[in-house]
Amino acid sequence: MSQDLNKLEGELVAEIDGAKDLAALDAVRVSALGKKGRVSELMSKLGSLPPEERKTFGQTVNTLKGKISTALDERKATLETAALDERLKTERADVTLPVRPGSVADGRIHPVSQVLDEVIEIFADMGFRVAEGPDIETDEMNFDKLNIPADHPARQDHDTFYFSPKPDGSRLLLRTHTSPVQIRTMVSQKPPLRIIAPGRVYRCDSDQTHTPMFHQVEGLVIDEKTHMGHLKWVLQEFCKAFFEVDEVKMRFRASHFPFTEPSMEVDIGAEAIGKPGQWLEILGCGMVHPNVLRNCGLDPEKYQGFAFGVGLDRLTMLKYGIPDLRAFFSGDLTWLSHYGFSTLDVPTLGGGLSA
Ligand code: 2U9
Repeated sequence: MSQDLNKLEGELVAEIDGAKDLAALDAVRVSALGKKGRVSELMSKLGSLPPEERKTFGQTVNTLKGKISTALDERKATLETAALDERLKTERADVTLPVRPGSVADGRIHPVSQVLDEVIEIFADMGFRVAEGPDIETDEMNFDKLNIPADHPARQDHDTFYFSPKPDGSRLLLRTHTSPVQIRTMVSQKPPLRIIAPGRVYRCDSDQTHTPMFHQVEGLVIDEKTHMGHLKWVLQEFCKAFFEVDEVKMRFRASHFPFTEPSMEVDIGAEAIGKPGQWLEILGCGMVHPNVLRNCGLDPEKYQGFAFGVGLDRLTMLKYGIPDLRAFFSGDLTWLSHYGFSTLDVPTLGGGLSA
């Protein structure tokens, strides 16, 4: 009996080693270990053996089964490696081929994302770094440190999205502007500072010209000798670069914000977007309020600086002639294929922002 088993093992191993491909190998596996295979059939003889031989016979057949399985696995690995080597020898990917038309080429960058990239490019060229912070903020970062008093209308429940109060009575909120990013930067880093803070902001407001979430870019410069002349120059350079014109008319109107003093709203001559004779309000700005500097541990006798804030969605509508704000958030692919930008159209100052 054991001679028969040795012979069978020799035959099967030879068949396994001789299998030329995975299909042939699988045929050997079925003929050996399949339900009616030669090894499996040995087991069915077990019942006809005298009881004292059964145990040894069973163990011997199991050992044979194990050896055949191992031989099959090893041959399989060898054949797979050989098949892969063969493919690697013959198949080539031509990475210089143009992108095939289809879903990848059809993808579009949202106009607000494109404008954000343009704005970052312009300010980066003037030495501004991008700073980021959390969308969920504390009352302290979003309001207190910015010199916004407890009775200010913006703090009332109907303008701010508040979370449920914690057991200690404090409440988290969705930031109403990106200003807490500048606060966090002033608290953690030493001047000179030159940053822009782009991001999503949230206000409990919804009509034709307001959405509950919108996008802002704010800027902050803190140094020892920064003055309004610098502020005006930075904004002028920004407007010229952004609207891609050589000259832009600008009008600074006195305004009031708790976090800046003096504060101004800025209009540009609408000829920049092809509508001569009109003024367009585009941003707010001012010199950082001494209380805000003090709240962040800076001495207002030593340091001063300016800040500005601009709504990205409105800026996008003005530059690209998009009439309806709500379409920005509708996820409409037909709209996006019309107003969206090619993924390859990366804005650069050298290559033209919207070339
Ligand atoms: C710090 C100090 C001062 C940021 C500023 C404005 C003026 C402003 C609006 C533009 C359109 C908001 O999106 S909008 O509705 N923003 O008018 N923002 S000054 O002033 C700061 C910010 C941070 C520490």
